[in-house]
Amino acid sequence: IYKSPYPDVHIPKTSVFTHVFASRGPGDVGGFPGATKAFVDAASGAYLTRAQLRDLALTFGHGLRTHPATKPLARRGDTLLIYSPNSLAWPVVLFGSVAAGLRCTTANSAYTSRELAHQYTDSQAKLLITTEDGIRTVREMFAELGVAKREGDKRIIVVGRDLQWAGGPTIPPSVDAAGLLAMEDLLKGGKMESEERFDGDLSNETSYICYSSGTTGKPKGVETTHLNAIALLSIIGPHFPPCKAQDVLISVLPFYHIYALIQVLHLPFLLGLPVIVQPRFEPTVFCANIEKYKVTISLIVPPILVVLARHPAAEKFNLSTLRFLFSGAAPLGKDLVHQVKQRLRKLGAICEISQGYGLTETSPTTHLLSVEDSERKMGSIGSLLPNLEARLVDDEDGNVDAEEGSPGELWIRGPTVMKGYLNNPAATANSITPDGWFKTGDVAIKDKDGHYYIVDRRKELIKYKGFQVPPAELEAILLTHPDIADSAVIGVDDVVEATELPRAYVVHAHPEKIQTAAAKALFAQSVVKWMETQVAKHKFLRGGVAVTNEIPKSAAGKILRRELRDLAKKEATS
Ligand code: 4UV
Repeated sequence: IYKSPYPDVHIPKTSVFTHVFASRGPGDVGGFPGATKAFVDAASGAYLTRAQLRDLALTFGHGLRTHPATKPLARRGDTLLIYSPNSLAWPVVLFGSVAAGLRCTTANSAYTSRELAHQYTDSQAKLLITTEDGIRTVREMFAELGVAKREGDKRIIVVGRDLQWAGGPTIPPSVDAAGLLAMEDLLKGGKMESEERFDGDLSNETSYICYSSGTTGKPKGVETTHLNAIALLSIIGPHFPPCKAQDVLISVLPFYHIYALIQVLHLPFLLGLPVIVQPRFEPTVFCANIEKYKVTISLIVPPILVVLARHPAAEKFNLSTLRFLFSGAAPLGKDLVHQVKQRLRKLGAICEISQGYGLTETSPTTHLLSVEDSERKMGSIGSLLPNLEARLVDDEDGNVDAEEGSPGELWIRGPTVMKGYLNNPAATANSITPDGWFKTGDVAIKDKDGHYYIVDRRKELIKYKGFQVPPAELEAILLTHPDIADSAVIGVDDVVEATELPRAYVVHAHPEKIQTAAAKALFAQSVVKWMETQVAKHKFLRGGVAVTNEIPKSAAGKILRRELRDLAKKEATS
């Protein structure tokens, strides 16, 4: 059992809301002056101060618990689903919900009605908050689930008609939103004196439910407890680079994913940093915002570094304020890091780049590469964070440990390991051992200095630009295609874009219909197009579709993904 090289830290036994917002002195909110900026909308410049955010969250929580439309659906322990791109409303909704004793489940704002239906149903959400742009998909989802429009509409809250509460514009309500409850309606009736009291065991009280496919199958609800989140914030805080009063952080990472949920919505607030909220990554807008807000820090995924290394926009704006980029969610190549550092140096920025590693199930970060080690150990995910233990396991059951310096599956134990998969004891038992070890499905090596390297992935998961793409989900969808008899989806590397691309192998239901290479290519192309009508963008089959006679399977019927990955490599080089 490997221990963290760092001494254990104290983990307060309190609720998320208290941990984030409790005053430590007069006029302060969470340890910093209440009048300082917490979240800034990049486009309009509208912002929420720390005190405004706390007060609006308590007001929203009060609205949820008392408004006649939401009262019966927002009881203690009920779940609210957030289906919205990043915005200033996000932290209000999130912290307001947990203050009111609710759980939040967070969905990708690009989800189709089918994807949303899975999460809405599986999480047993009672309420759903979305923007005007999301209403149509939500209504489609209710229709697909057989819920009458009137009943479905009762569960929808629309955010963003009037952003004046955040110093933003008033937008006239759309026709679609007419008759639906608006977030603003919940901000009119006073505020809770303080958050809902938690009397029970906070290590068992779920606050957030993000979705992850884990090592296999469809996305599952990951129960992150109040204590999981606070443990993560406590163990990572001291290891994040030292922040100065003038530091400004920008993030384009989607708030629904655990990485931003914890490290953008919670961590900067605890460190006293303002967060510039840019809802979507667009290279020119990103660089323009760095100049406009004199940004010093950004949390990113590797494909954003590709842009900083090559995109002409980087030269059009003043990026000289940047001093730290933190990457995560996917492998980070050494060469890419050097290219970005060199280019930024030419543009006048002395910028350190390091990375973290983690999973939705570990709330998320388990490893972090310190700035001091970032040059020397580039490519490593860094050292194990405090309060955590790790094993590198050489067999399925954990009876054999890998030799020192040899690869093994990374197992993690500690206070940030999720409570379990929501309503799925079988999946939980498959991923957490009775003595508390969580199996990451990633294969790692540890060097003699205690730095870990991810060298392989044993699980099915594909990552497109840091987004999860569960192969089993795409395979199930492919099987609904009338001309497909069998399918398997794997990830193929795209070195230029620093990501993996989902690629499908399909068996035609009537092979005699597509005998020529041209007919096969045409069919493959039609499958790529068809998939684009079924799933969110990040799951498109960007790695292409190949028609094959048979999917390689084990005697037990399991897809032999390694064979397909080897085949894909051969196809790429031939
Ligand atoms: O469940 P998930 O989608 O979770 C994440 C979490 C990302 C991060 C990033 C920076 C942090 O500091 C942090 O705490 C968390 O993406 O996907 C988990 C899988 O993503 C791969 C790995 O296969 C995980 O099982 N992954 C995540 N980070 C890295 C990574 C990395 N630095 N290097 C290689 N693979």
